Amino acid sequence: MRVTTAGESHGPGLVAIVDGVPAGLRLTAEDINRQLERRQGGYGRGGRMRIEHDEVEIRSGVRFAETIGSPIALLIANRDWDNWRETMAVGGEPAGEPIHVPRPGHADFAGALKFGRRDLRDILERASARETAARVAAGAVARRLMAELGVEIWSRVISIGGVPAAEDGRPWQVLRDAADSSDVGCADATAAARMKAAIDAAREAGDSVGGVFEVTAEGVPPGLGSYERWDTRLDGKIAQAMMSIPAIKGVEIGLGFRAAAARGSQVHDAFVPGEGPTGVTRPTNRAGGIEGGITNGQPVIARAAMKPIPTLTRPLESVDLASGKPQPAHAERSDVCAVPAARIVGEAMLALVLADAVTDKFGHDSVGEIRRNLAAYLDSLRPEAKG
Ligand code: EPS
Repeated sequence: MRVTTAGESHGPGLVAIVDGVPAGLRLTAEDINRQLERRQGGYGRGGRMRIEHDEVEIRSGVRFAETIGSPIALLIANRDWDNWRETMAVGGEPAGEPIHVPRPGHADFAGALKFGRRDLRDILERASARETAARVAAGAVARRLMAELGVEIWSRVISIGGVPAAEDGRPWQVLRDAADSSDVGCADATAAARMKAAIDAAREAGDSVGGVFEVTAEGVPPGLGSYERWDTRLDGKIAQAMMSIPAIKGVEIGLGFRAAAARGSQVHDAFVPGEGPTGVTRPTNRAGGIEGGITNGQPVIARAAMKPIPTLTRPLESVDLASGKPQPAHAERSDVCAVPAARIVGEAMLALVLADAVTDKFGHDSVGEIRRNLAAYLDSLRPEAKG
């Protein structure tokens, strides 16, 4: 399954083309809109989110609420477009003030060097995290396929602005529901209140904050991914997918960096005889569901660290690239914290990676074929089937 997106933050809209989606998948615009709405929520977003109310238009690949095996084209209009028609016009003469002062931490400077553009708007329009709306739309398609196979993907915020959520042993469904009803996406209500205070304090100081979110896929079949070639390892693919979300600077699978300081006996997950198709279970899941680049039948767990947003209302020092003179960085309307939104993008990216791996192993053509192949594979794992 492959996804291409197109569109600028203040252009007429965003487009996603999802190809490799099997036929026979139930899919409606509501399935996608539900995820788009989740991404738009979150404490710490700026004024833009009061303008946008993202809704998808499915332009191809679906007939009578079922996929037919052809590429699926998704369109999300930018409601803010009316305010940008002249600045972002496809034809005519340049309008609006060009931007020449790059924001430290943003793509502005490196992008201008790479593409040879003088007006930094040419860079920031596509580098903007607005693009993640298209990914969430595409991810909602992958998520529908995973749900058909019994895989559920959920997430929670682990920290914001240095405020951590408490360790929490409650069942995952309880954590999921608590995170989904929190406006910072955090299952720990006490920590969530402190996170909001950290966001408020940053806003008042003209500053921004980052944080960490965790995404989990429950019910993942074993055998996805491979160690056969370096680029087939599933943990590597998940790391790339998470790292590609704007502002992500670190990714962990399972214990991640915490594993480096512990002994092997405290890190690896023992085997014990148990129920289920393989006849063994694991009392712990520190590996995050992946060993040797392959899913092992445990939940897949990834964490991502997001840096604070680079647009600051009290900006850092910068240089006007046209005049060479020092000048505070360009400041404009922005979010103070986008970690609660980023967790929803993380869910979409994990869904896309898993759907790609599932179709790789169990077939691309129809959901029925994938279901039959998956059932036969799981059946073949039983100890008595191997004899
Ligand atoms: C973003 C800046 C803000 C965010 C935007 C990402 O937009 P604007 O500059 O228009 O105020 O609101 O995020 C979205 C529009 C979105 O849908 O997530 C940026 O510079 O990355």
